[in-house]
Formats: sequence, C-alpha cells, structure tokens
Amino acid sequence: MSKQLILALSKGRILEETLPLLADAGITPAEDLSKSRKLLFDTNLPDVKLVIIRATDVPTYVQLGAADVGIAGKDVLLEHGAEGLYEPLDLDIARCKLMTAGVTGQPPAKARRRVATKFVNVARRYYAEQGIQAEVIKLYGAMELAPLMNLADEIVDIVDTGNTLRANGMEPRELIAHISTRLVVNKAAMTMKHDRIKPLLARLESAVKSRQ
Ligand code: PRT
Ligand code: MG
Repeated sequence: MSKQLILALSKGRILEETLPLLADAGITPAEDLSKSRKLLFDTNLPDVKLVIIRATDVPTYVQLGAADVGIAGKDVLLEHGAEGLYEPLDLDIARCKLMTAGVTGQPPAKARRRVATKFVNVARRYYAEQGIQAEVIKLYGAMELAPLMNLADEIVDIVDTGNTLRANGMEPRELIAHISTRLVVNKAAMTMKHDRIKPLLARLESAVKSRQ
C-alpha cells in the first residue's frame, strides 16, 4: 500500500467549513478549489491528495479504500452504514438535526404512514423501532413538497432553523438524531498508514478543540 494519503471531502455546504479546519491541521489545497472543475487536488504536502465528491459518495470511497480518510455528515454515515469505517473524530461543524416532520396542525396518520425521504434506511429503522408501520418512499430532494402534494403523510429530513419546513406549511415532529460532520478512516488504512493518520487526527482534534 502506498504511503500517499487520500482525503475524500464532501462538496457542498460542509466543504466551506472543512477547509479552515484542514488548514489548521497543516493541509491546504495547491489551487483554489472554487476556481477549478477538477475533482482530484494536490496539496501543500507532497503525499496528501484531496478528492472532492458528493457527500453521499464519501463513505463508499473510504470503505472501499479508494480514499484513506473521509469527511461526511453523520446523516450520510447513518444512512450508508459503518462497515469498514472508523469514526474517530466529531469535527463539530454543519450541526443540524434529522427529524420527522408533517403538515402543521395535522395529526400523524394512524394507519400505515407514508414517509418521503432520501434517508430510507434511517427512516425504516426509526419507524420500526417506534413500532409504527411505515411505507418509506425514496426521494432525491425537495422532501418538503411530498406532503403538500399528498405523496406522503410525513417526511424525514434535515432540520436546522426550521425555516424550510415553516415556509412549506410544515412543522418538525420527532428528533431522530443530532447531526454533525465526522471524520472517518478506512479500517485497513488506520493500521497500514497509522504513522501518517495519527498525527493528522491529533492536529484536526486540536483544531476542533480550539474552536469550542
Ligand atoms: O447536494 P447533494 O445531494 O450532493 O447533497 P446534500 O444536498 O445533502 O449536500 P449539502 O451540501 O446540502 O449538505 C451536506 C451536509 O450538510 C448534510 O449531509 C448535513 O450533514 C449537513 N447540513 C447541515 C445540512 C444542513 N445543515 C441543512 N440545513 N444539510 C442540509 N440542510 C438543508 C435541509 O435538507 C433542508 O432543505 O437545509 C434545509 C433545512 O434548513 P432550515 O434551516 O431551513 O431548517
Ligand atoms: Mg444539496
């Protein structure tokens, strides 16, 4: 196994908060990410490279060893599953909540509940644990639309301020999980590249602590 370290970063909203933490840990991209269409970047360190990919693809890259280390939301990790991954560090960024939500003032459906979400595994697990019969409907975005269009009775989605729900006549209901961004490490890489990963973890951990 090469001693090169590949870090998989989630593009989108997590990226903006990830880069300053990485900079504090001594890693900066060799070029301006926002001015490039590239997906694979060199850094100031000759043996560290960054891949910038869809948040939902980060666990797959790390699990299969295409990347050694990844940065992804706990929501994505819960949905994907943790097989082959260590999750040694909470980066304490992009905090939000995974919640159920429904139309404001409308009581939850009594019989089999129709639930629209992109988090189908999380939703199936949650409703089963609650002993609620649910038909989980996979959507890829705009979950808030589903109850308005009578596609579903409830949604499972990320809530931060609640403004998106309110703007669509919906209200948050049950908390499923508190979410923040986590660092994940490929289990084999943690052993084989321990001498490289351990100091990176230590520097990121102190970068996180210095912000709290
Ligand atoms: O775009 P793509 O499909 O690739 O992925 P994505 O849309 O999930 O990526 P992105 O960049 O939007 O979010 C990545 C990660 O940010 C998520 O996996 C979470 O871990 C984290 N995060 C933190 C959030 C939010 N806060 C958040 N508010 N992700 C999404 N939202 C959205 C939410 O989906 C809803 O539409 O914001 C809306 C709710 O916000 P409020 O403030 O109106 O409640
Ligand atoms: Mg998005």
